[in-house]
Amino acid sequence: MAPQIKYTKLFIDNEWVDAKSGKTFETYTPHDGSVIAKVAEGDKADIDLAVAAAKRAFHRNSEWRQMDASQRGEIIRKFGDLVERDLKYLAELESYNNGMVLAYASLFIGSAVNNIRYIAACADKIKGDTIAADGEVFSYTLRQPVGVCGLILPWNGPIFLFANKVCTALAAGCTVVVKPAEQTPLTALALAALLAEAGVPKGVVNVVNGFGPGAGTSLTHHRDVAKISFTGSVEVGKLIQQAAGANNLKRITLELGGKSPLVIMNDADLNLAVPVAANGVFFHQGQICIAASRLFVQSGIYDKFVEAAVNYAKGIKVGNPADPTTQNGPQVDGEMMNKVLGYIEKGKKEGAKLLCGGNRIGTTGYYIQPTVFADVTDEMTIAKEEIFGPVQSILKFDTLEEVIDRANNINYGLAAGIFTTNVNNVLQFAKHVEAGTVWVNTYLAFTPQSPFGGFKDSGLGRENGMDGVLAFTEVKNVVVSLPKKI
Ligand code: TXE
Repeated sequence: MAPQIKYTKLFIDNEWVDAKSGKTFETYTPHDGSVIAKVAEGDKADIDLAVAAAKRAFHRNSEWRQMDASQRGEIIRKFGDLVERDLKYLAELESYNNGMVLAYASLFIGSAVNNIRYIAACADKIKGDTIAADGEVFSYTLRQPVGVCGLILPWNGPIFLFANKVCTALAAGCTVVVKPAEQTPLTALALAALLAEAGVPKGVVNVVNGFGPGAGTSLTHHRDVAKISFTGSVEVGKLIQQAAGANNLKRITLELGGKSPLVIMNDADLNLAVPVAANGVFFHQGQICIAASRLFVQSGIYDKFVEAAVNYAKGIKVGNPADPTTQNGPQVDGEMMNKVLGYIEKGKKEGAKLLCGGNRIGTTGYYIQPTVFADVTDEMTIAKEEIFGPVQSILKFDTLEEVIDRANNINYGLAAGIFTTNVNNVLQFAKHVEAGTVWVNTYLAFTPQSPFGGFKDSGLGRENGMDGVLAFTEVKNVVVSLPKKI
């Protein structure tokens, strides 16, 4: 049964309101492409209202700014409890609107709850320093919230990313305007209702659904927005960097795409490496920024590994994401499905060996067979560009030196992984690979405490952990003149 849709309006100043223009847009389920609901479509006028509400809520005398940091933490913790209380409903809604397999949606939201609890505990751990300054002065620093923040979300992990970005901003004491992705507008609204229930004062969190050009660009160009935190494509990340400097100098955190290398050495434990590598690229139909989309396998085990990888991929059960036995669901929409199918065609044309999958499944919904290409070479398009689909590309290598160079010979640098039992290989790879996260004998292993972000075109700044909270603060130095040195 389809989950109930409780909220479709904009959330501004803790009120549910229509878009000023009265416009709405349709949102769909990728399982069969049918319309779920019509959602208010925000634009510049609505962003202006939301930013004004967030600015009022950020005034130094506001309830939010006067609140103890520990109380902010309490509210965030309460929000985490409410997300846990409603986990089943939220997972159903996420799965319905996004196509995420229900079981994984539940896991994802469970991790979001862990993150929220960690972030809640950070709120009253933010601190400044006293400085051993020269002369007759007392010099200290304050860590202060940066101001009104625009949080622009993608569609691939709507609840997880909403919770993470909003809670880190709130822990730092900021107020926010969230612009969810147009493909997945619903769960952000459900979370906004839970934030209000948790006691977030009015204006502190505002949610304006809409499109990139329109709601998104109005936010990135707004003079009263001090920071943008964005997750999405490299292309839009670059536009945001430009927009951020157009009218004022916004701080930015960008979490963008990837083409992450996973290296399997001859001495790796294949019983572990084969399923982890498959999960690393097929999880959520490949729609994750850290997908292990360049799988480098050393020549001594190459044939054996490829055979096992193909067997694994053939065993993945694709189907309705609401079915508890399903492992892979649909791509988020027809556009993304066609983009992935286009990459598969390029792979075939450019000479990669297609060993399984390669086609759309059926004609309703946006399902693609788990696909494995072997004998992929570095110059092929499928080894260079982010596919964002269930496509495993296997490349052969001979030496560690060679594979480090090849892993780094790309503009992306989000994540990397290595399977080996040799500690020298681990240390060498971890030091020299250009990536924000390096996994050793594991992949997709996240904890709430660890920073996350990319090298090169994969992003700017770090999210998660205390680093993520501090990214929503400014450092202020206060220098007090003293009659004599103390
Ligand atoms: O991303 P966009 P799309 C990658 C992945 C995918 C590709 C395109 O390769 O195939 O990007 O996906 C808003 N100013 N990732 O088109 O366009 C938009 O409304 C301000 C990687 O969905 O970047 C949405 O809310 N905002 C990724 C958000 O940006 C703008 C996750 C993301 O949309 C805007 C998703 C503008 N000019 C896709 N244009 C990851 N890092 O996990 C769009 N938006």
